[in-house]
Amino acid sequence: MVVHEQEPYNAEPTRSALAENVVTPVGVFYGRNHGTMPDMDPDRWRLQVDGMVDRPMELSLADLKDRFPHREVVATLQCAGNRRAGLMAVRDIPHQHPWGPGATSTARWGGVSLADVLAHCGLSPDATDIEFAAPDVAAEAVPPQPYGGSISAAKATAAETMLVWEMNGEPLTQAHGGPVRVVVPGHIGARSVKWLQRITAQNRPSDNFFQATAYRLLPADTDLDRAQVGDGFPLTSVALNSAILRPDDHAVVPGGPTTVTGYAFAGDDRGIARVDVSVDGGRSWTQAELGEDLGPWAWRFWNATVDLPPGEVTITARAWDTTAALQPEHAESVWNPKGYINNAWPSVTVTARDAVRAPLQEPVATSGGRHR
Ligand SMILES: Nc1nc2c(c(=O)[nH]1)N[C@H]1C(S)=C(S)[C@@H](COP(=O)(O)O)O[C@H]1N2
Ligand SMILES: [Mo]
Repeated sequence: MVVHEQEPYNAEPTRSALAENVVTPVGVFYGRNHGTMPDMDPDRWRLQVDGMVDRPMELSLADLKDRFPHREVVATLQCAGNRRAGLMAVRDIPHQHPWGPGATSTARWGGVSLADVLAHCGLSPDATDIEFAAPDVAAEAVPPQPYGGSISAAKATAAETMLVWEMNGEPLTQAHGGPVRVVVPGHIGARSVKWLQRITAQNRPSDNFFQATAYRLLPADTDLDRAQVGDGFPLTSVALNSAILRPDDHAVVPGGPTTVTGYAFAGDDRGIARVDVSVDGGRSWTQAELGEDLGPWAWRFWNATVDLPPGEVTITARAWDTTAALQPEHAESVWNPKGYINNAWPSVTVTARDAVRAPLQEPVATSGGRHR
């Protein structure tokens, strides 16, 4: 893992670690925390459901397990700060982690449908937003406050949105929000609130700092010192994005035919339609093959075999979603003061050894000697 901060813990897998499995092992899954992880005893954990519901309730983990059908979803979480380093290369972004392409991972989540819980509590048809609250206090928030946020009532009652206590078939670890977290497939990771304590149905979005002030897209010329609550627009659906995972950036690789692999993802009602790879600065493109389809809420791995010329080569990718939207070409055009949603064409630069001459540099085996 590449650890950006030890406390609160913020870490992402390396490109090669992320590339190994299309469903990310728990130990490789990125971690994004704004405060100290709370230690909650699953037996004493209670979920409060209140606000615009006919029957406000307090539910234990046993209640969730006993009263609602068990469900699973394979879903990709993607932090809004994923690939921020590419924006920092354009212009500095102070006080933010320089995430590479690893602030996203995919897991099989198990628990119950949030819709079932809300229906059980008698959700009012007048509720427009569902707020989630957790106990971890974020010092970076103004003023410092526990983590929270909200999603629309429509998304909260959609089949894919879940309260989960299992990740890849194992009990959800503390690091990923255990005992129980929200998983909002297709929305930015920030909405998948960990260590969930309270759900409130209401008729306006959450006024929590992470909904009202952070995780909003601000115009490039915004002066952050003068930014107001509610400036910009809230980030919700994951934008079309992709990254190259193999070969790694700055790798020295054999020249000639080379398989390039990566991921592509688009949130909510969009899927990945096509991915292209170029090794000549975009003059020509090779269409990638899309990997296994794990359902509408998961990324697609992709691979393309390209011919690497000797020397320093920049490999670029670009993805289309099912609405025919194409990723923006340049990071310059998507730069924003908080460094969210860098979905510009990804690239890695590698050094390709000369495919023809390389074998001549190997030691020549003498007769009777051992081959290396
Ligand atoms: N309570 C709480 N929930 C949280 C956060 C947090 O700091 N506190 N971080 C959010 C953000 S910004 C992301 S991207 C995801 C990361 O989930 P992970 O650490 O399991 O990868 O959790 C979200 N849920
Ligand atoms: Mo995030």
